[in-house]
Amino acid sequence: MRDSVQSTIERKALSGERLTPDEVVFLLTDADLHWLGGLAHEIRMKLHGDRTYVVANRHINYTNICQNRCLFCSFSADATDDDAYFLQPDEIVESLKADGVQDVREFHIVGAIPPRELADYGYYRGILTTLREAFLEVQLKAFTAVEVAWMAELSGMSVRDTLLDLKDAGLDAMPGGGAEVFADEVRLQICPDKISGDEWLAVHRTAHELGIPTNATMLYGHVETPKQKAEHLLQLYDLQDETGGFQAFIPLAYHPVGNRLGGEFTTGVEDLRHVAASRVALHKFPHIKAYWVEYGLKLAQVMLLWGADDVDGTVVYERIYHAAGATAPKGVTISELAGIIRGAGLKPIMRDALYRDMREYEPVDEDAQEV
Ligand code: V47
Repeated sequence: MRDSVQSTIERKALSGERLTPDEVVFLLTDADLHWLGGLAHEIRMKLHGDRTYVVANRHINYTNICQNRCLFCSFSADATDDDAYFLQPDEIVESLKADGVQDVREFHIVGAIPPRELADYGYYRGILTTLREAFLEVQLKAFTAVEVAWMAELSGMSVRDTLLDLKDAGLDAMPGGGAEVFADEVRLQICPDKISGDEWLAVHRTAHELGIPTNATMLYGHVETPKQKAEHLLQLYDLQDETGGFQAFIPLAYHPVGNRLGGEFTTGVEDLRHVAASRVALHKFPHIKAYWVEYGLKLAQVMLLWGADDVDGTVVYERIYHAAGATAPKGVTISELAGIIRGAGLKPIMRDALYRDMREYEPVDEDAQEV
């Protein structure tokens, strides 16, 4: 019985056919881990061979002041909290210049949902125009669907017009945060004030229609069921089938420290299973990221042989996972990331936010490469 389920999944995933919800639940629960990892690796090799992607980037979290206050989030704050902060575009540029951005290809810009008295639509647009002007050559991967939906409310424009205007201001791509798990019952428990799953998908559909590539995520390891995760993955699969606009999927392991939801950390085996299951279920997504900040460098390295083909980037100052108990460093150098890729027997390829202009990592001058 198990063998026939496995061979059906193999045939479908390798020939580009959609899996059923039951088949995805099987991947997430009962599937033999070695078989699952082997199939995920086969799909990854078919798509990329030993090419494994890495980006010199910087994470910019412009504020932690948030009126949504999702129960799983350890990063957000009320405006009156001691640790609340809010950065003006010029301050962001100053701190980037102070830290150095030589050879950086991508800014990953994500914040929170501050009250409208603190930030109007012009503030968000100003982040893009100010960064674009100061760093002409760095691509701007900015704002989750949740932030874009909020900006549409602030500006009084439709989501489409908001995205068109943001694109005009310099937006190159969008990150995949805010997806959590799409099921209403889950959102009610962990993020009752956030936009719905359908709204998240609608923002990404519109972005794809406008030629803005985006990423997608799924936050696992809290109150969700395997069936709800399977449905989440298949909703993403269907949107990708329709638009082809997703670049990467990033499974996000829930971290339980410092928030109101509490709970447990996921285990390494669960994490491997989620990465491999997403590679198999989302075979139409070009890339699966092993985001080393959540898993640590060693587990992220193993994941490169379990379906993942991208370790994300140098990051440099990560706040969201470190507020929630992550023990990985806050940032690493490209040469360290290239080292873990080579250590897995794979080839490090430097990319930009749009997976263009790629070249193999060559440490010509170690000092100059420390990005
Ligand atoms: O949207 C928040 C998640 C996301 C916790 O698109 C938590 O390239 C675990 O989306 N435990 C932000 N997760 C991170 C993110 C991301 C990261 C790297 C690359 C890309 C990309 C996107 O982190 C949030 C939320 O889903 N998150 N709190 C927590 N306690």
